[in-house]
Amino acid sequence: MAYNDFREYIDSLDEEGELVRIKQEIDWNLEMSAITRRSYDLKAPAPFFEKIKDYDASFRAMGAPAGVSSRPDRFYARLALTLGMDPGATGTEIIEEYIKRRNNPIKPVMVDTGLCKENIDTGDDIDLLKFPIPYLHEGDGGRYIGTWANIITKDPDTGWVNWGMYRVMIHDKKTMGISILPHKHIGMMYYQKYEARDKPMEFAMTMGDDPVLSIVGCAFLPPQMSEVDVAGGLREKAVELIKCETVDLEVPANSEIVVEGIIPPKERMDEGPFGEYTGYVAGGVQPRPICKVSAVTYRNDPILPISCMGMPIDDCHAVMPVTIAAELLSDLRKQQLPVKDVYLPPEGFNHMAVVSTRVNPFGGYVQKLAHSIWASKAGTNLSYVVIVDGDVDVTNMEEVVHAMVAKCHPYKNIYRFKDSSCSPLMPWLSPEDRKKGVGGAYVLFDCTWPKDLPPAAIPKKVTLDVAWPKEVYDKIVANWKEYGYE
Ligand SMILES: Cc1cc2nc3c(=O)[nH]c(=O)nc-3n(C[C@H](O)[C@H](O)[C@H](O)COP(=O)(O)O)c2cc1C
Ligand SMILES: [Mn+2]
Repeated sequence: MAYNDFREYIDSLDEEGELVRIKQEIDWNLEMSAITRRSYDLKAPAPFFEKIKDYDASFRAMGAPAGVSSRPDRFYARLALTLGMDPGATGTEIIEEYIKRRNNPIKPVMVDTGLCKENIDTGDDIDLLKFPIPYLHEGDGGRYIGTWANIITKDPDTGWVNWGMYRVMIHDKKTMGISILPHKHIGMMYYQKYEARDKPMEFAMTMGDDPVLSIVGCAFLPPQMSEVDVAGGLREKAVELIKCETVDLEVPANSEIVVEGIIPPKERMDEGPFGEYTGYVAGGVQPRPICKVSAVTYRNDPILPISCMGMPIDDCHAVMPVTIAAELLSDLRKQQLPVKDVYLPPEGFNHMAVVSTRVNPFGGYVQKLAHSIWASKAGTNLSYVVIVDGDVDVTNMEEVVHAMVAKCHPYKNIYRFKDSSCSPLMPWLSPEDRKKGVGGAYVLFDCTWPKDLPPAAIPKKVTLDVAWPKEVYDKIVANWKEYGYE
């Protein structure tokens, strides 16, 4: 089952009790974002804003499009519904389904008409503030239009088209600021190719689509792989694309809002500060690239999706750990490494992974596995890698913390690697390193029994299933209620 547009997804959230329709007038200035943020804090349904101050009721917005649910039996309901799965699907089930579908990509189809062309503004008609763009956090450098938006750009040499989610701020009614990090695909295209050749880079930004498109926009897919083909695979149906008005790019035909234009070389304006996904404001204000808008197309009664980033768990922490884990697991399996499971705890905001291994097949294997993780595109941000034996449930932090303390020698089994490139948003960076985009580091916690430890020397685990005879274990489990327990 695939959604034809954002509205079908919103209806399905409504049916599943994952949406609250807010009819009172809500201020775009800090109030819409505060409601969205409280919905993350309480793991409450997504807020749908039907009337926004200073705007006609036909301009709507929706917060927390991928937030998690307070019901433990359906924590990932929104992500599961995005993939047309049962809302009770677990993280592990979603990861396996993602891998299966992602490895069967489907090419998009071109169409001539689409709902995103119901309104077309060019020239003097362009006014980005026509949309109820939120001012999200007190102290932000401006109103942010792109918080759950895909930016589409093309590699000038290979024609590869990349879709990525990057934050976008309003400078004025025709100009936006964008945070382009050099190691992201958009950054490789812009800094290494377009800007190096003194050429403008065309872009299209889309907001409010089949939610699968937002998932691939923030997934860590390898370079030269088409996010829109993967989206086709994930929704098990080709994505319908339509030509842009003023740039040589294609966008989803039924997008709520599309912004087109160019990112000129060597022009910068101050962007930020911004309440970031690390849970802190660390990146500050910097001169960053700008987007000059040449057309805006949108549906009648458009709906703007909003993510209000900050302390986990918001949309970014609900989606990215799952897709990164899936990409990483798929990559490690292709290398035929005997990896069992991969999990990124959402609280680690995409920078910590726990990886379990079925076996420890050769000396130095754990270090080799860690380097394979960091060499993978999906492992770029994984500063903290915890490798555990296969008897540890990677999704259970009680078991993971126990394995770290019981099996990882604090001097011999922690390996540190310094001086890598780094996201300038990491809160622990020094101001100097943040400015240069360096100072990154990786750490491996080896929580496996050493390869050369004779089996007889491996301490015995004191759990019911291991340290008691099976007959006794089976007997007490079978009689549990008879003893008087619930
Ligand atoms: C809500 C949200 C906002 C994001 N903003 C940025 C950003 O401003 N800059 C950035 O480099 N990555 C940002 N990311 C992470 C990228 O989307 C992610 O790294 C993705 O893999 C980038 O696509 P690429 O691999 O095609 O470059 C954001 C992710 C989310 C979910
Ligand atoms: Mn990409």
